[in-house]
Amino acid sequence: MAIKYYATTAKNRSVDMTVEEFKEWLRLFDVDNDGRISREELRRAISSINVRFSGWKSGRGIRYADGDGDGYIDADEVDKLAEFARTSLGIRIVS
Ligand SMILES: [Ca+2]
Ligand SMILES: [Ca+2]
Repeated sequence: MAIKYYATTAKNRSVDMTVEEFKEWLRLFDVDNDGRISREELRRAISSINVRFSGWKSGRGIRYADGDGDGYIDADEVDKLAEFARTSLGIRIVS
């Protein structure tokens, strides 16, 4: 999945994923494996798809999706992050 994903990105800035694929993709960046996405992990995810201003956008994404305000995106908040990715990162979430 990841390889196909990166191949697509190289040719084309916009990326199609299902919400499930989006979650799986994010999991690749959960480097400390705590099941949550920190701002730094999100920044790496964003810069991996060549979106500019990844530091700034990761901060915005966390603020957008972090419903309980703990600074991390957990499993319950990922759907909201998918919405952010769709509107701000050029990832097309298909169903
Ligand atoms: Ca993590
Ligand atoms: Ca949270």
